Amino acid sequence: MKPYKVLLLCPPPVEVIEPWVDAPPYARNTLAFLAGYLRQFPGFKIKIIEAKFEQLSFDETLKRAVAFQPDLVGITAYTQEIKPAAYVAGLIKKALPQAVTVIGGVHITAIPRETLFEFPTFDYGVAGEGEITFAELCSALKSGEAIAEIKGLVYRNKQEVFLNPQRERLLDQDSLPIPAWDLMPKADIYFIHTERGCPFNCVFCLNHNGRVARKRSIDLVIEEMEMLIRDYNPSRIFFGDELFSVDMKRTAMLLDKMIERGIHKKITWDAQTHVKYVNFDLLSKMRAANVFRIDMGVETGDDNRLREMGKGTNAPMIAKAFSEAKRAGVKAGGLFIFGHPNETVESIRNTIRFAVKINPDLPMFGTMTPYPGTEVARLAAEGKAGYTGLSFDWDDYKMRLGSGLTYQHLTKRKLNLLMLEAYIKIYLFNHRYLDFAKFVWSYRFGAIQLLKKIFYKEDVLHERMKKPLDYDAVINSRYHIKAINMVQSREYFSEIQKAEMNRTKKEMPELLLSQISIEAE
Ligand code: B12
Ligand code: SF4
Repeated sequence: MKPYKVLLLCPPPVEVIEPWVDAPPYARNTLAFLAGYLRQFPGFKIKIIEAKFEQLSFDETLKRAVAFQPDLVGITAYTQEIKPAAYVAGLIKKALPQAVTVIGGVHITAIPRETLFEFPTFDYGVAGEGEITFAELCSALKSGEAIAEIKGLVYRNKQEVFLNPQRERLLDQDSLPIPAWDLMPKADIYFIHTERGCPFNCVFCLNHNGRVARKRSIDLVIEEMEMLIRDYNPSRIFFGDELFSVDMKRTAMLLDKMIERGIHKKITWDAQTHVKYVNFDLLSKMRAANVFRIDMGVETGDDNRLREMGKGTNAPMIAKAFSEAKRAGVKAGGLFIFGHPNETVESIRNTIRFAVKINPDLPMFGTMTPYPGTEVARLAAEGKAGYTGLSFDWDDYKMRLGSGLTYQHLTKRKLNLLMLEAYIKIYLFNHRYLDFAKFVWSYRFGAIQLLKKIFYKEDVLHERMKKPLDYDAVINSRYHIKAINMVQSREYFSEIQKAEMNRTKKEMPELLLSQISIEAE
C-alpha cells in the first residue's frame, strides 16, 4: 500500500530582522518531537523542511514541498510566525490542491477557533501538546476515519469552525520517544528537554505546557545527549526546559550523571531557570558539568511590578541568585522586560538601577509583547493597567524590536530609549568596557534596528519587511479578531490550566507534591 506522506514544516521568515530568531543556528525541535512520535506507527513517510533554519525563501520551500508530494502538511508557528505559516500553507495548497494543511503551536493553542477563522489556508489546527493529536489525525485522514472524536483538534466544516474537547497533557514524558533528530538538518546547536511545564503564572506568559513540570527520566536525557554528541558533534546543547532546575535534587543527579559519563568533556551547554531554583552548590555542580551560561528571568527590579507579576520572586532573591552564580563562576544571563502592567518611567528606572546592581554577564532587555492567552493581552484588550490597546497584526509581535502594545503614558520611542540607556548603564557603570564592545558587535543587527527605531521615530519593522505582494491576501477579509477575543482567550486558557491541575492531582499527585515540597524549602 502507498505510504501516507506527511511533511512537517517550520515556515520561512519574511525577512531576517532579528538573526537569532529569524535565522537561528538551531533547528526547531518541535518538528523532531512530532516526527519521532508519528514514525512509531506504520504506513507514513515523513519529511521535515526547516525553512527558517535553512534560510529558504517561500519559493524554495514550495519547490521542496512540491517535490515531496505530501498528502498532509503540518506547520508549526509561534504568534510572530503565524502569518508566514498561513502564507506558505496557501502556496502549497495552490500547487497541491489535494494536500491537507494542519497548524500547531503556541498561537493556535491560545486562540484555536480564531486562528482557523482568520486563516482559511489552514484546514485543521492542533491545540495543545501535539504528538498524540497529530498521530490520531494523520491516521484518521490516511484511512478515511472520522475526526470528530479527536481531542485537541480544531477543524472547519462549511462556514463553521469546531473545537473538540481539550487533549490532556502527557504526564509521563518518558512515553515519548527520543525526537527524530535524524530527519532534521544537522545543526551546531541542539535544543533538548528534560521536562515540560512550569509552576508559575507570569502575567506575560501563556505557560502553554502547563503549571506542572512533567519530567523525563535522567537516563533518557543522557541517552539523547550522547546520541547527539556521537552523531552530530554539536558545539552546544541548550536545555529548552522552561525551568531547567525546577527539581533541584533531580537536576543535581542529572549533572552528576553528565560528569560520570564524561559528557562535560565533550560539550558545553546552556539552560534557563528561575532564581528560586539555584543555590551555590547546584551552581558549582553546573560549573563542574561545563555549563556555558544560565539564563534567569528577572523581568523587573521594581518591587510593585515584582509582586504583581506571578513569578514568585523578589529583589533579594534575584540578587542572591546572581551573586551566587558569580561566586560559583557560572556566567548568568538576565532577562528583563519593559512595559509591565502599570509600568512607568520611574518603575523602569528602578529596573535599570537594579540591573546595574546585579550586573548579569549577559543582560537582555525586551519590550512587553501581549501574546494571546496571557493576562497582559487581556489587560491591554480591556484598556487597563496603563495599556490602551494591542495589535492584531501578528507580524508586530517581535519581542525585542516590535511590541504590539500601546500605552497611556509611555511611547515605543521612550521604551526603546530606555532600553538603550539600560544597556549603556549596565556595562559602563560596572566598568565593563570590553564586554560592551563585544556585546555591541555580537548584537550589531539588533542594535542598528534599535537605533533606527529611536531616531527615525517610525516602525522600522514594517517599513523594512519585504512582504510578497499577496502576503496579506491569506487573511479572511470577512473576519476580524477583536479585543473581546483576547479577553475570552485568557478565560478559556485559565480554565484549561485549572482542569489540568485537577487531573494531575488525581492521576499523578507525586508530580505536584514534588513541586510543592521544593517551593516549601
Ligand atoms: C526554549 C524556548 C526558546 C528557545 C528556542 C526555541 C526553539 N526550539 O526554537 C529560544 C531561547 C531561542 C527561544 C526564542 C524565542 N522564543 Co521561546 N521559548 C522556549 C520555550 C521555553 C520552550 C519551547 C520548546 O522548545 N518547546 C518544546 C516544543 C516541543 O513545544 P512546542 O513548540 O510548543 O510544540 C508542541 C505543541 O505546541 C504542538 N505543536 C507545535 N507545533 C506544531 C505543529 C503541528 C503540525 C502540530 C500538530 C502540533 C504542533 O506540539 C508540540 C509537541 O507537543 C517556550 C516556552 C514553553 N512553555 O514552551 C518559549 C516560547 C515558545 N518562546 C516564545 C518566544 C516569544 C520566543 C521569541 C520570539 C523571543 C524573542 N523575540 O527572542 C524567540 C523566537 C524563536 C524562534 N525560533 O522564532 C514564546 C512564544 C509566545 C507566542 N505566543 O508566540 C514562548 C511560548 C514563551 C512565552 N513567553 O510565552 N525560545
Ligand atoms: S517562570 Fe517562565 S515559563 Fe514559567 S510562567 Fe513565568 S515566564 Fe512562563
